[in-house]
Amino acid sequence: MTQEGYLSEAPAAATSGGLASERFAERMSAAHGDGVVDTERVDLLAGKAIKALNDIIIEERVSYDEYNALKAWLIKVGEDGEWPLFLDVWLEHSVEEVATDHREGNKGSIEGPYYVEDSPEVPWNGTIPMRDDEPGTPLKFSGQVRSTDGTPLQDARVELWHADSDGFYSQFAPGIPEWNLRSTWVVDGDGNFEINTIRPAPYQIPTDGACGQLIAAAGWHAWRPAHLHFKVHAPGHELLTAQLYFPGDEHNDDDIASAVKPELMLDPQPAASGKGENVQYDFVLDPEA
Ligand code: MBD
Ligand code: FE
Repeated sequence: MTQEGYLSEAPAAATSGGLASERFAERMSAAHGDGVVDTERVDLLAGKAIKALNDIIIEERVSYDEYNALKAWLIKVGEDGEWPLFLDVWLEHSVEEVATDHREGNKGSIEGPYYVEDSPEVPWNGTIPMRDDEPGTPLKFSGQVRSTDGTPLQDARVELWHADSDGFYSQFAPGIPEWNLRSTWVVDGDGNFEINTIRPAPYQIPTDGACGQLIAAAGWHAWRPAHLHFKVHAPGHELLTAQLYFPGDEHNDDDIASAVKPELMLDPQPAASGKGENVQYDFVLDPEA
C-alpha cells in the first residue's frame, strides 16, 4: 500500500494512539460520570482480573525477564496512547457480545477506537464528505431502517465512518480533511437511505507502537479486514453499533479484533453503469425495553 499523494508518511502509532486517547477522555468527561463503577463490582472484577494474572504467572512459571518485559511494554502502551487500540482490539468484542446478546434485530459489532460524534448530516441519499480525487472504488449502499416488528423507522439516523483506500481514518491520521469519510444520513419517510461512498481498504495496526511490538513479538498478524462502521439511532430503540465486511477479504476469518460475524457480510454487485459497486443492507433495531 502507498500513502503517496495524501500523506508523506504513515501515521505514527503515537499520533493515532494519542488522538484516540484524547478523544476518549473528552467523551467520557462530557458524559459526566459515565464509566464510574460501584465498589462491589470493582472489588469483584479487579479481584478476578488480578487473580487470573497471578494464576498464569504460577502455572506458566513466569520469569523476572518476562515480568520486566511486561512492565516495560505496559509503560509503552500508555506512552504511545495505545490503550484504546489495545482494549478495542483484544477485549471489546466480549463486552459487545454481553451487551447485545438479548437482541432480536440486527447483529452489531464493536465501535473501535476511531469513532467521532456529531459528523455532518446529509439527506437520505447524500454523498459522504470526500476529497475531489478520493481514491477507491465508488460504493452505493442502500437500505432501510426498521423495527423488529417490520415498522419502517422514519426518524432514524445512520452514522457511517470508515478508513480511506489506504486504510487511514480522518482525525486520526495526518493530512486528511476533518470529516473525510464520516457522515450521518437522515432517512426518508419510509426509513430508507442511500449512501454514496468509496470502498475502504483493510486496516493494519500501526507497526511502530506498543501494539505493533506485541504483535511482532508474538508472531501474530496486524490486520483487520476492510470494514464500514455504523451507528444506527432511532427514537425508542436501542442504538445499533455495527461493522459490515466485504466477501473475499483474506482477514475475514482471522480479524485481529475478532469482530466479524456471518450476519455482517455484504454482497456488493458491479453497478449497471460499469463504474463502482452497489450493495443493499437493512438495519433492524430492537425497541427499548
Ligand atoms: C479499527 O479500525 C477498528 O475498527 C478496530 C475495532 C480496532 C482498530 C482499528
Ligand atoms: Fe475500524
